[in-house]
Amino acid sequence: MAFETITSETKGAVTLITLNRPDALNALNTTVLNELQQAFAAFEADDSQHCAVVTGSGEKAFAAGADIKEMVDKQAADFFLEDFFSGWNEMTAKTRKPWIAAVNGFALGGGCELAMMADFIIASENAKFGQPEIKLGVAPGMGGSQRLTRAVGKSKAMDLCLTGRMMDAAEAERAGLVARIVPHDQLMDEAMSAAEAIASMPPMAAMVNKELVDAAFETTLAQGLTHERRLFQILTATQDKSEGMSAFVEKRAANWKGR
Ligand code: CO8
Repeated sequence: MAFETITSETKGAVTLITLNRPDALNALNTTVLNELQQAFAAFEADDSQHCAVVTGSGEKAFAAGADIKEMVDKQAADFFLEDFFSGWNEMTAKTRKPWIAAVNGFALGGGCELAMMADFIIASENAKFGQPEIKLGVAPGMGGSQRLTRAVGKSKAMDLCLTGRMMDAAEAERAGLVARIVPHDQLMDEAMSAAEAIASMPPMAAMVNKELVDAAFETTLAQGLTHERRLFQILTATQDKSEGMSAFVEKRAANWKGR
C-alpha cells in the first residue's frame, strides 16, 4: 500500500508501520491518522499477519505530538464539530490483533498517547515521553490523561501533565509505562523479535490474551475474573488448544491452525 505520511510493510507474519514525517518529527496530522487507519485495517484483515510494530522514522522522534501547525488556526467549534481525535480511539478499538510501539525518540503529546494505545512499549534508551499540552494552553486529547494515569498512577501522571516535563526511558520503565528498554541501535531488532514471538503464538489465544488484559482496565475484579474464565473455556474448544496440549505431551513443535 502506498502512503504519503507512513510506510507499511509485511515482514513474514509481522506488519511494520513507520510514521514517516521526519522533518516534522513525525507529528500526527489528519493524513497520518487516515493512513494509519487504513494500514491497521489492512493488518487486521490479513490472515497472514499476526502482530504489528509501529515506530518513527529518523533518529529523533517516534512522534512529537499532534501537528500543532494543523491545529493553530482551528476554533473550538471546528474541534467539536469534527470530533477531532475521535478517529484514534476507533482505530485502537477495532484492532484486536496485538501491536507494539517501538519508541525511538520523542514520544510527546499525541506521540506518547499513540505509544500508549499499543499493547506494550519497547523503548530505545534515547526515548523521551511527555504530555506537554499544558504549555500550548490545552490538555491531552488522545487519551493521555486516562491511559498515562492508568499506566503510571496519579502522582506521576499529574507531575507530567501539570509541568509538561519529559521523562526519559529509564524513568518511564521504572514507572511501568515501558516494558523494555534497549540500546538505540538494537531497538528494531528487539521489537521485531518480540513481534515475531507473538506472531508465532496461536492467533486466537493472542487476541484473547490481549482482550483480557485490556478488560482489567474496564471491569471490577469479579467481572474480570468471570470474563477471563469464560474466554479460557471458549479457547478450550479450539483446534489450537488440542494441538498445543498434544504437542507439549508429544514433545514436538505445535502446528497452529488459527482456529
Ligand atoms: N507539530 C508540528 N510540528 C512539529 C511538532 C508538532 N507537534 N513538533 C515538532 N515539529 C516540527 C518543528 O516545528 C520543526 O519544524 P520546522 O523545521 O519546519 O520549524 C521540526 O519539527 C523540528 O522541530 P524542532 O526544531 O522544534 O526540534 P528540536 O530538536 O529543537 O525540539 C522538540 C524537539 C522538543 C520535540 C520540539 O519540537 C517540541 O517541543 N515539539 C512540540 C512538542 C509538543 O508540544 N507536543 C504536543 C503537541 S499537542 C498534542 O499532541 C495533543 C493536543 C491535544 C489538543 C486537544 C484538542 C481537542
